[in-house]
Amino acid sequence: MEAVSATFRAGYVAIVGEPNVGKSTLLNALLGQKISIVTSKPQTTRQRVLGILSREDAQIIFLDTPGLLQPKYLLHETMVRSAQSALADADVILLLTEAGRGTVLPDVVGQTLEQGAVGKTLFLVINKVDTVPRDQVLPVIAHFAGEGKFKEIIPISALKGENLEDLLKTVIREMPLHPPLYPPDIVSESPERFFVAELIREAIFEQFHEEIPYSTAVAITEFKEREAGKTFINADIVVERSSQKGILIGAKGAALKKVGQSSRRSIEQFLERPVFLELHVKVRERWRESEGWLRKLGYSAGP
Ligand SMILES: Nc1nc2c(ncn2[C@@H]2O[C@H](COP(=O)(O)OP(=O)(O)OP(=O)(O)O)[C@@H](O)[C@H]2O)c(=O)[nH]1
Ligand SMILES: [Mg+2]
Repeated sequence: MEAVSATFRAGYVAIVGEPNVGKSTLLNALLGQKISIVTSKPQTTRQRVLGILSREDAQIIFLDTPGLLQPKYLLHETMVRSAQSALADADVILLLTEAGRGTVLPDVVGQTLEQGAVGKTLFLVINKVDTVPRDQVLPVIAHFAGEGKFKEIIPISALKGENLEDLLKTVIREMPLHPPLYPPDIVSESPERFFVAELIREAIFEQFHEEIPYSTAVAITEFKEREAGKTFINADIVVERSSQKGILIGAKGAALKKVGQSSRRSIEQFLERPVFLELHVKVRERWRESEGWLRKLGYSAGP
């Protein structure tokens, strides 16, 4: 094996912030590959998503996290806890905010960092600078610089790819000198079925409104190669009430069919092979409040 240079750096970087500020978009942009789902609605990400960037000089393990919020039900609590656990594992924390938000940081963000960022390198990353005039960003940077809480303040556009190389260089400088933690050819460590469930959830988030996306979870019940080169996937879409089941299925099954069509396309793109996808809608009353259901659905409520 080739000796790793003494200047090689490797470490963990947590991406945290309010819902919808572009954390998952940033992860995907940094990796140059979509591994975390992105929608226009807040609270899309529910678990931490690990993404590995391997370069000549460094390996950075990014942790995308659920948006920080004031929990209203047990699922929310598991989301906040998984963001906290990413902070605990991180060498560097990127607190993401969006340019239009100005200098406002909600209490839950401040409190989470107060507990979780002690002894860590903390950067403020101001995303979506493409949405506001440049002269609106400068006073925001000046305000946060004046507070002195952040080691660096970096304006970016994750969507347009603006200033990302700069962000990476600044992050790598803060990484510990360490040999790679993962083989250089892997980008994530979750099994394919996790990403498949997420892509179905992404389609549901985009297609439905109001409480439906937030009341839905996806469980893969079967995932196997049945014919040569074709993967057969069976998934349960779990909702909280039978009225929601009706909406998801739609008149003559039209709504569910649309979910199937759009998620099959993105799953095939992700897996780079054809899939046969079957979806079923199941009612699990108040699953978002049930420790047992949360655990079965992959949202660990416990430590
Ligand atoms: N204009 C603009 N939109 C962006 C940018 N980054 C992200 N977005 C959009 O913001 C929305 C939310 O993006 P996500 O990446 O899902 O945000 P998130 O922080 O992961 O959200 P949660 O997982 O819900 O906490 C999507 O519609 C993105 O396309 C950006 O730099 N500029
Ligand atoms: Mg996200």
